[in-house]
Amino acid sequence: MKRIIAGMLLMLWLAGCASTPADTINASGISIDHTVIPASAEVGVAVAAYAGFENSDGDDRLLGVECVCATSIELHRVVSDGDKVSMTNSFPLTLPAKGRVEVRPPGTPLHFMLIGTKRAFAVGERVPMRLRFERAGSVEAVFTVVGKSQDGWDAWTPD
Ligand SMILES: [Cu+2]
Repeated sequence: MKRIIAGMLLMLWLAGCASTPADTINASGISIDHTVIPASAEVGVAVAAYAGFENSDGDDRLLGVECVCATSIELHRVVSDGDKVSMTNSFPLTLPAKGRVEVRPPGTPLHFMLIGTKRAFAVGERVPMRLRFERAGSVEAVFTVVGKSQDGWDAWTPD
């Protein structure tokens, strides 16, 4: 009986490993994937960023994102009012228990907006950011710079 349990635990552990690659950031039940930023040659501009959140634990909220690469980062919700389109800062991002939330290209209704970028982003570069969760705490996630957001999202693989 003991051996069967040990075997089952090993299988669970292996399964856990297989679904948790090195680059999928895992913090108290939240794994972060599809972390992409489109390339930008300019500095001092606004650049979008994207990520997916898999919450295998209880309700949580993403309170904010910080990066030395930008003056500030907002969660933008795109709101259209007639022919006027505006973006409002919409932190916190609700992450329901046992749920998946995607902030994904093309960026509507949601995208992360890096405001006042302090560096250029070249394809293939890796950009660390700090994500603050209400329950899971503060977590570093590495974003990958891609040519086009949508293509980068579709082709994203953990490494
Ligand atoms: Cu925006």
